[in-house]
Parts: sequence; structure tokens; C-alpha cells
Amino acid sequence: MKRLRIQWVVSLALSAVVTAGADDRPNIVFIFSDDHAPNAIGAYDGWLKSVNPTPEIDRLAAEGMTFLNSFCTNSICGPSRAVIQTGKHSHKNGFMNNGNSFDWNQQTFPKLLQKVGYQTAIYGKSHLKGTPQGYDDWAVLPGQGLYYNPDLIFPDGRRMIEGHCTDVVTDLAVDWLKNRRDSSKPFMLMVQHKAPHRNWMPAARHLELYDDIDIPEPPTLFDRYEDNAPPARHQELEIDRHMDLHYDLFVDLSPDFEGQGTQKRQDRSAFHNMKRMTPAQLKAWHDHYGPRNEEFHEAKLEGKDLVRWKFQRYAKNYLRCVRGVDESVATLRRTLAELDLSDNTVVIYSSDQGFYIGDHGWYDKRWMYEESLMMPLIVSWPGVTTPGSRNTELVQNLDYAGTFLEMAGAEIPGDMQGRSLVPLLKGETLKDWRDAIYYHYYEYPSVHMVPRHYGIRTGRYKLMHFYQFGDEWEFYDLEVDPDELTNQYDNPYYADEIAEVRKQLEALREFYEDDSDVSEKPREWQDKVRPETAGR
Ligand code: SGN
Ligand code: CA
Repeated sequence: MKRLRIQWVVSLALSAVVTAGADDRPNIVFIFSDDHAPNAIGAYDGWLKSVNPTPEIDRLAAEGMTFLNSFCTNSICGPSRAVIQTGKHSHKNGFMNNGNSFDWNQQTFPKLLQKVGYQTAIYGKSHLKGTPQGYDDWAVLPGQGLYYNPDLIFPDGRRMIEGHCTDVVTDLAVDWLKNRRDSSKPFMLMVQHKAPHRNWMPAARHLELYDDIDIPEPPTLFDRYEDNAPPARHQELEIDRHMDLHYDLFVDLSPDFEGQGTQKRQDRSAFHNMKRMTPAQLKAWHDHYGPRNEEFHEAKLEGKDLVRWKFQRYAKNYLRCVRGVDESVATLRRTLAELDLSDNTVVIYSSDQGFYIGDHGWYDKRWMYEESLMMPLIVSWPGVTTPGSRNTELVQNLDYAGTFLEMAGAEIPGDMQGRSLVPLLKGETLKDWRDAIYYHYYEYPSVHMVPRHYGIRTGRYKLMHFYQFGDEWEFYDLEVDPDELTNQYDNPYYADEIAEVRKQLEALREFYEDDSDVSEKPREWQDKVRPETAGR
């Protein structure tokens, strides 16, 4: 009630300012990439920090606030974006897995920003299907979009733009900032990159990056999931057994390649994309990978050596795509400076979920384990965020909508389920901030075969419930086991904590009104420990 009254007063004050013609509400530039793990951002101090993956994003962090405990609610692309649009969990906004379509007629934060006089635009990956609503201008990639010479859908139709997707999307945003927006209004601009999503195709100028070094390996590269509940042994997202040498790692891949791929649902987007490359792009590609593929064939690697080689090629391509995004952050910020907008513009960097870069031997996301539960979140708000500050409260993508609305002085509707991060950005400590986050993943059966699960993460513990293969639970003490290698669910030592956290989980399910079906649906499957290493 109190919060509402304050916001009402703020809105009144703001409308007075607007009528007086001097609108100093901040602009918002929300840069959002796809599958960028915090471990691959220097400012997060993860195990990839030594390769200096993101100098520009680190600069943003040095000027703003980095959220160290930032999490998604459902670790998959479309659903994460739908949560951001609505400020509601998947079971409330209706977009529970990538197969769903987003109901654009519902309440979204860009629509509410328009109502209070903001100009809004989005460029890049949307992944929500349908015609975007709530934007004065937009251009979105169809579906996943392509890395090279992508098609984009504009309000007046679809056309191809030559170039690397990260640059194409950045250029569209820069053009809007410089030439097409209405400079009499504050704005909210969303720049949504495809990179560093699979199939990790870097721009030609980044192909040689990291060529002369070995990327450090994650400590859990050879995890065999012996201690996990069965689902971790059932998945299909291992670098070892499921990552394809040709379609994912470009061994011998050319526009006329005729192989089948190793996965049941093998995606061939890299192959299809190569067919659209210009002769110059294709030449740069083959000049780089050709000789390195020869060396690979000559080495005849097997077992763990082969896994290590695949990890190196994967991690390098992933980090090369990350570098493109990092450069985009620099270009956008340079543009803001040129337009004299830096001082009154909030710049946010985030990504739809985290990702496994070989952690637990995996790529992809979906699980509630830390690497894919985490989302990077860095916010620089000149004059508000303390430079270089690091916040450890538990925050989620659920909170973004309310945050953007409060930044704009708009009222936050009561049916949004997140909380505005504005007080945290101002450096305030709130005694009643949440002490746990709620998670629910639904996409099964599907590519990578991660079963449905829901759970809770507190500052110290994590409890997960897998309900499709019997009644399976995992419990981790993150303080002593940050890599989540020892499932303590059956350990009597933790019995009290488990009972307590389980109660908290049930309370959260009620609080967020998650009444989606979690009844046990037993399925046929085999529970096998991963072979020492199969290699291929
Ligand atoms: C594609 C990817 C998968 C990925 C899903 C969902 N294959 O199918 O690896 O898990 O998208 O990703 S790919 O070869 O096309 O990359 S999401 O980010 O859209 O949710
Ligand atoms: Ca994603």
C-alpha cells in the first residue's frame, strides 16, 4: 500500500514534469544475449576469467552494479523472455516451453512503458513467435535466426541483411538511436543477440582469437553423474557423446556436406547457414578451419583426448561469439556518448539463462544446477549505481519488468510476481528481500532430454524435484559443494535442513500459485552411469 502511494506521488510529480516539457526520466538500453554464462564474463570471476573474455562488459561492471546471485525461473530461451515481458512465472504467462506461442495480447512491460510516454524498440532475437506488440519499432529474427546473413522480420516484411548477426543487430539499434527515434521522448531499447547460442559460428574477424592458447578446462569436465538422481544420466547434452564433430564443431563441414549427424534430433543450422555465406565469408571460414581439421584427422584422437579436443574447439568458438557481443556493448555505449545520452541512460547487460561450457561435461542449459540457473545481470545507472558495486541478494528475471517500470516512474501492476530492483540499485538494504527463489522447467521430451523439474534455491541450499521418472530429489549444500557433485538428499546429517527447505518450497509454490501438473508420470528408460569415456 505504502509502495503504491509513493509511486502514485512519483507519477504525479512526473506528469507535472512532462507537462512542463522537461522530461528527465532515464532512457533504458537493455542488451540481452542468448546463452551467455556468467563464467564467460570477466566481472563474474568464473573459471574462464584468465582468458579475459569480455573487456567491455567488465568495463560496464566497473561503472555499475553486478548481481552475483542472479537467476532465471525456467532455464530456456522463449520462456525466459516471456517472464521478462510479463514479470510473471511461466505457468502464469502461458509460455512454458519453446514449443508454445506467446500471447502478445497480455500485459507486458513495454506496453506499460508506452503508456507513460516512453518510445520503445526491439532488434534481434525474440523467440516468442507472433507479431511483437508494445514496440514503436522492431525487427526480429525468425525463430533462432542465423549467424551469417540472417533474415529479419520488419513491420513491413522479411528481408536478408548481409553480415554477422551480432553486427547486423547492433547496426539496426545504432541506426534507430541516431536517425529514427523521436528525440523528444525517453526510450527503452532492447538489443537482443543470437550469440553465443549454438551452433557458435563466430564472425570472420574473430576466427583467430584464442588460437594460440589452451582454454582452461572446467573442473567437472569428466563428471560421471554417479551421485545424481537418474535424470542426470539420461540427458543428451554431453560434449563426449552428443556434440557433433561436423554440425557443431565444423569438422569437414562445407555447403555440400552429406553426413547425418550423431543426434536423434541433429540440428544442421550451421550447414544450412554455410550455404548462405558469400564467397568471401566462406573463404575466410575454410582458410581457418581447413588446416586445423587436417591436423585433427592426423592426430586420430580417442577417449578423453578427443573430449578435450572437442572442448577446446567448442569453448573457443563460444568465446569468439561472446567477443562479438562484447564489441556490440562497446559500440552501443560509444553511440550513446556521441549522442550525449550517456549520463541519463541506464545500460543493462543480461542473457536469457546461463550455460554449460563443459561444466559437468555438458553444453546447453535447462537444468537447475548453478551454471544454467544463473543469469548475468550488470546494470550501470549513472548517478545511481555505485561504480564497481556487487550485490548478493537473490534476484531473478521475474524482477526485470517491475524494475524497468519503476525506473520510468510507472506504476507496477499488482499481478506482476517479481520485485523492482531499483532500491537495490540505489544501494539500499531491504530487510524483507526474498530469501529463496523458485524454479520450474517443463520442456520434456525434447532436444537434450532434460526431464521436467522444479525446485528452490536459498542463499545456501538447493532442493530439486524430478517428477517424471518416479519421485526423484536432489539436495545440495552450495557452501561446501559449489559444483553440486554430492547429492545429500538421503544424508541424515541434513534431514532437518531438507525438511525446512522442503516446507519453504511448498510455500513458494503456493505463493506463486504454481498449480501446473507435477503428478508423477513414470516412463520407460534405462539408468546408466556414463562410460569412463566413450569418445567418438
Ligand atoms: C536448438 C539448439 C539446441 C537448444 C535449443 C533451445 N540446437 O534446438 O541446442 O537447446 O535450440 O535453445 S541448435 O543446433 O540449433 O543450436 S533456446 O536458446 O532457443 O532455448
Ligand atoms: Ca538461450
